[in-house]
Amino acid sequence: MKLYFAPETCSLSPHIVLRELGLPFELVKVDNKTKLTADGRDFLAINPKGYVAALQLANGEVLTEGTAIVQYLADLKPEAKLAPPNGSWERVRLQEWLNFITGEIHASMSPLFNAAIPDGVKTIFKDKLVRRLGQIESTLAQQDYLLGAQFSVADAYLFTVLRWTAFFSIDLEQWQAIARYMENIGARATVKSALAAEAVA
Ligand SMILES: N[C@@H](CCC(=O)N[C@@H](CS)C(=O)NCC(=O)O)C(=O)O
Repeated sequence: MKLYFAPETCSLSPHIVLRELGLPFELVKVDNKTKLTADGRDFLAINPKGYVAALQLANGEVLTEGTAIVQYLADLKPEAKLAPPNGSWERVRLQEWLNFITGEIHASMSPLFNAAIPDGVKTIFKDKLVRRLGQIESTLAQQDYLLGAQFSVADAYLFTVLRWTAFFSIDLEQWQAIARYMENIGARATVKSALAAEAVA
C-alpha cells in the first residue's frame, strides 16, 4: 500500500493508523501547491480531488477521504481493535465521532488556513470550533479515549486535527482533559515515529 501524504495535514491520521496496525506501507510525499509527488508524478492523475490523504492499494485502487481510509485499514486487522466490528452499535458510535471530527472540527479549521478569508469570518469558525472543543472536553473528562478505554482510529484523527490549534493561537491547556489526551496520544511510539518520518520526508 502507498499512502500519499503531506506533512502536518490530515494524512497524519491514516499514517498513525498504519503504524498502529504494523502493516507494510510506502509513504509518498505530495506537494499540495504544485500537486506533484516527491517522485515527480502528477498527483491529480492519482487523486483527481487533489488532496491528501489517498491510499493506493496493491491492485491499483485509490481510496480517498480520511474517515473511509482509517476504517478500511482498521478492518484489515480487527484484532488490533482500532475499530469495533462492522455492524455493531459501537461501530456506529465510532462513525458518529469520525463524522463529528470531519464535519465539525476539521471543517471549522480549514477556513482558518485560508489567507483569502477575512478575519471577521474566521472568528465565526474559531468560535464554533471553541464550542465544539468544549463538547469534546466533556467526553474526555470522563474517559481516556473517544470510545471509552480503547484507543481507536477516531483518536488518531482527533489528535491530528487538534495539533493545528497551535497555528491559530488556540491554547489547548484551557481544556484540561483535552490537554492530557494530547499528551497521552503524543507519547505513543507510533505517533512519535509517524511525526518523525513526516519531518524528514
Ligand atoms: N474530505 C477530505 C479532506 C482532505 C483535506 O482537506 N486535505 C487537505 C490537507 S488536511 C489537503 O490536502 N488540501 C489541499 C487541497 O485541497 O488542495 C478528507 O477528509 O480526507
